[in-house]
Amino acid sequence: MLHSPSRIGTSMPHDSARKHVTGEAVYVDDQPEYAGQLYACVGGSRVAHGKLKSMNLEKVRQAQGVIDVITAADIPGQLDIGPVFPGDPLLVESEIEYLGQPLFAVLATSHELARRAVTLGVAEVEPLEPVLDLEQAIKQEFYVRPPHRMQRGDVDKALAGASRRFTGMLQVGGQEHFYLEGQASIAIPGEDGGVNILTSTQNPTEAQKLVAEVLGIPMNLVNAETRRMGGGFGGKETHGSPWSCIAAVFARRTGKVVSCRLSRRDDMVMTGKRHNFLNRYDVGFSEQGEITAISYLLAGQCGYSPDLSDAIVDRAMFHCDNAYYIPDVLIDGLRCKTHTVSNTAFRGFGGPQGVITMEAVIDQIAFNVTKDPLEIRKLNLYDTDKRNVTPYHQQIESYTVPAIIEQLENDSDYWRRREAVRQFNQSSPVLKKGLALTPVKFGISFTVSHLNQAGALVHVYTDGSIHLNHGGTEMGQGLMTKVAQIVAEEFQVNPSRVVVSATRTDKVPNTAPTAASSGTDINGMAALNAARTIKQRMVEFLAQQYKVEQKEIVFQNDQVSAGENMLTFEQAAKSAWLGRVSLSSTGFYKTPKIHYDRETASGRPFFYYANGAAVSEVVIDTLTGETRVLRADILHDVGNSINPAIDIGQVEGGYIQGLGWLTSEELKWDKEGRLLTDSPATYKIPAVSDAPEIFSVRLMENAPNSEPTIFRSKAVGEPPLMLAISAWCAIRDAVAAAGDYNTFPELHAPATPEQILQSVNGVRSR
Ligand code: MTE
Ligand code: QUE
Ligand code: MOS
Repeated sequence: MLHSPSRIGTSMPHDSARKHVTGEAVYVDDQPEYAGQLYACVGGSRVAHGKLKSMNLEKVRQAQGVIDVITAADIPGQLDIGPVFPGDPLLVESEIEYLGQPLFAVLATSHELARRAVTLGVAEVEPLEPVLDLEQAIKQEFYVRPPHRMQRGDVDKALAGASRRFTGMLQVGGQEHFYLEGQASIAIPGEDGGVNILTSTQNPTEAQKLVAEVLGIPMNLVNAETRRMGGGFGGKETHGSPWSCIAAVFARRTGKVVSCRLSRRDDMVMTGKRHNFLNRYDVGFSEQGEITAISYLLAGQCGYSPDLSDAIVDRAMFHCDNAYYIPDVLIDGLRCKTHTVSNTAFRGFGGPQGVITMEAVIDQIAFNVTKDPLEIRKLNLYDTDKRNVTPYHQQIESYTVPAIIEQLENDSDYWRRREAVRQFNQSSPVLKKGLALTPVKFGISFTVSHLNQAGALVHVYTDGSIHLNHGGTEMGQGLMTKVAQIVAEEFQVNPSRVVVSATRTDKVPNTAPTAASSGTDINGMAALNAARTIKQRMVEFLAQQYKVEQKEIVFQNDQVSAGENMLTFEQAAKSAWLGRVSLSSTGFYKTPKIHYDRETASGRPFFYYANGAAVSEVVIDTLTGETRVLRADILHDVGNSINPAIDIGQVEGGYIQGLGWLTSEELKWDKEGRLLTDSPATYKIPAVSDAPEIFSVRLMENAPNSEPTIFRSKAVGEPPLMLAISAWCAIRDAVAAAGDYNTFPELHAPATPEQILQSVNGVRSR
């Protein structure tokens, strides 16, 4: 008998790869225009904080092409669209809380005319003093949500008894998502006051729910549909929905199809970014460099409203141990409020801001005890035996960091290169090299337990073709391809039989956002369950039909054998249909084992951990502050990879996006709270030329997930972003070389040329 080639572990190309490059892939704004379609644009505040007294929108109404203008008073249903806690009015009613906040919206016959009309709005505002700066918010205890604490042991006692101790502070910058496709929604009015929404969102259910609430209609009259995004990166979890709501309100008022697509500048000004943090630490350790205690104060800048910040600062707190055991530990997390745009999810969801702080601590310990940082890292790793309890009391199980480091240390030739870097630096007064290896341990699961559920809908048609829907959305990460592979594997058919279609709330309801890297884990499992139900029905039917045992029905190679009888998959499907067997099924999955009590800050918030490590070698120019990554070696653990090509793409992309966050992407606001870096001219994301000259990415082999995840794979979306922290640590190592390794350099993130020059001056002036 022929053996079916496995569909799992195969580097199938992304299902849209060709369409992405030919331009055939349809994004929201590529939809053919409807007859009479209209275009919306939002008018933003010109001050950061104030009382909105009145607005004069006469000139706006009279501008060319304008059809309609709305303010908060025109919203038929609910005005507040805060995703978890209230605080996000769709349009400002009374208090303005950031510069750029939407005050009114215009509908016109073209995008261009709508954008022009918006500039004519005049608002009378009674100015109020804004809080624009994180330090000021910390000082004033100005929060969007109350502080939260995690602890284990007695940190004060342990710190007091530590043989060595230091305190320090790290500023961690924010990050603009800079998805290539900006926020975009189209609202198509339908019968009975209903509306169909086509939108670029990671969270169609949220779009559906908010449109229903804003219009004051039930959710069953709203369908939200997402075929794909041109990148999301967390920026379309909650911040994709306001534009759907605006479009829906206008569609309701005019009966016309309405498009709301943000210009790049509006997108950068009006949607949230990664949280910048100001983190303090008080660290106790032994003469050998073994950590005994750490007290952390992590302060995230949330902007004006809570949005997802409670969960984001929690995730920073969950990750400020990174891969290291801290015997006595206390972590305080602050959710600081400022009169700036509300910060939101961004790849890693607060985790990176925690991890980098721990890695900064490790580097400082290593300097203090004059050892190589890699030795200190290895000395402080968790193990799965005794040093295995996190600050939130979860036992470490699925933890492969020690094995990864051992292999990477060898493969990357770490120690020989460490020596080569030192020698280079001795004879190079201007250019200085640095080297660092940093690990990542990233908890997989939404820490908000109810989000860890997924649904799917599978149909088998009588010609043997398969239609697949699930709650996850495609943002370039290859989710649809992987889930199609999973369904094909269950039926043992060629994946080309499986058609991937848009995510729709009328097909699969009540979905979680595609986030927390859990897309394949949960939707893949739900789709598998749906396929399994259909397959079992086919097995039962065929066993009866051919009078054989159920175990004699075998799906293999696009065929189904029933004892001696051989059917093509399409024959099997057709005969099941003739036998009146349902060939359509839903599937459901909820992540097992997880529980977390936020009151006591303890439990098992994560089903398992994703692990990896990277070695980065950099060179800095001490006269200009420029940097270059010369070489990056990555070893990442994705368990049994479902699609190695896609997974490697995620690791590469994550590392480069992290490199941008830590070296070139810098957000700046002026004294009035105006975003200055509001275009690609002033905000520098990495280019092809910023990729390391030598870039070696490997997946760990023979490392099935110890937990029963989908085909024993591990989530891959977010964790690799944190591998770029190795480059940031390597930059500090290079700066240290500029001061002959006599001073521990002060370095914050991002390590822009300006920041590096300052750091170099710091070590040279001592
Ligand atoms: N990869 C691409 N190409 N585009 C994206 O927008 N988003 C990242 C990651 N990788 C993203 C991406 C983020 S923030 C998450 S949470 C995951 O993909 C979501 O997808 P997954 O759960 O299917 O991995
Ligand atoms: C990681 C995440 C998310 C998270 C928690 C994580 C995330 C997200 C939410 C969230 C929380 C509460 C809600 C909601 C979403 O939590 O992306 O709608 O009510 O959206 O640990 O990535
Ligand atoms: Mo990703 S930040 O969880 O969308």
